[in-house]
Amino acid sequence: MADIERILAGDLRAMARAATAIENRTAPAEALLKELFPHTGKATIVGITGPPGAGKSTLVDQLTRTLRGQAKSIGIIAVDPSSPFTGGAILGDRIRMQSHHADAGVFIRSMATRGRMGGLAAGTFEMAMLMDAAGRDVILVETVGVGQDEIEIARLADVTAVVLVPGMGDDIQAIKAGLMEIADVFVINKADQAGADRLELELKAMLQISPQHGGLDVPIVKTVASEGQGSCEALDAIFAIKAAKSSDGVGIWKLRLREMIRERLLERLPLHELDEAAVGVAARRQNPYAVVEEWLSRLKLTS
Ligand SMILES: Nc1nc2c(ncn2[C@@H]2O[C@H](COP(=O)(O)OP(=O)(O)OP(=O)(O)O)[C@@H](O)[C@H]2O)c(=O)[nH]1
Ligand SMILES: [Mg+2]
Repeated sequence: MADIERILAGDLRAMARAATAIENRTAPAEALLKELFPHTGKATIVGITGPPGAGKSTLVDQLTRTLRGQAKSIGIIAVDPSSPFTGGAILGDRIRMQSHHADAGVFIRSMATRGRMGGLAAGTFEMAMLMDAAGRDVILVETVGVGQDEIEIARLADVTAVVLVPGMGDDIQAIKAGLMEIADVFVINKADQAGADRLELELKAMLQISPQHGGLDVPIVKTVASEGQGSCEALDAIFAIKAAKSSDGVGIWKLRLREMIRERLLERLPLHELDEAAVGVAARRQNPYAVVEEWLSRLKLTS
């Protein structure tokens, strides 16, 4: 059986091989994704994002437990931003997720930045497409909401849950605006700690004046992930949003098509030459507009 058929049949080894190819961005991965594409579009992709240590992995673990109880198959993508904020955190995630390691219904991969340019969101989306084609019902993507990459990843999800914790106090003002905008649902985790009610009130007040949310009802769910409390409510909210959005995916594909073309173009440019040009431009020896025109003409893309 060819790899593609094995993947479509949900074969774990074939999925693992393909996942590695996607991580390493090899040419065969692209050919594979092209063949898998017609079989995608069935899974629900859920982004779980929020500040470091908010309990995202614990929540993902609990959501997985609940969904497995409903006989749903799960894909988990832990995005490792390799940032100074979270160094080493991924190891803890892997250890925690081992509670599912014997369960063939839970397929877990991590995506590392590895310093690549702008490709983290794309790679994460491709990983989700692989899991989707392999028949996973729900794909949970955990990212730390600290950078642009993470926000882009959230945009590729069907539903994004932003996990916050009490005790942030006045810091709520400091929560990255970008993070607030991408929330389809807020999860107040660690609701066993003081301040959960206050955080809820603050969130509600903020949503009322937020231009993005325009006073819309963004559900707020309280959880104690470490005790498994609230995961059913969180899932109910997530699936209700998914149903209400009945997202046709056009928004996602507008982004993805632009990204794919940008990536292909950049791949065709020897980047060291571009870096050299940057030196020339910074010293005002070269003109950036002329540089771009020259590159486009080399790619035979000028009008
Ligand atoms: N009290 C309390 N602690 C919790 C709760 N949920 C998670 N924790 C604890 O919070 C700590 C961080 O949890 P993680 O799930 O690793 O948090 P995370 O958001 O994935 O962390 P990073 O991936 O490093 O950003 C762990 O020690 C958890 O046991 C909760 O509901 N209440
Ligand atoms: Mg984590």
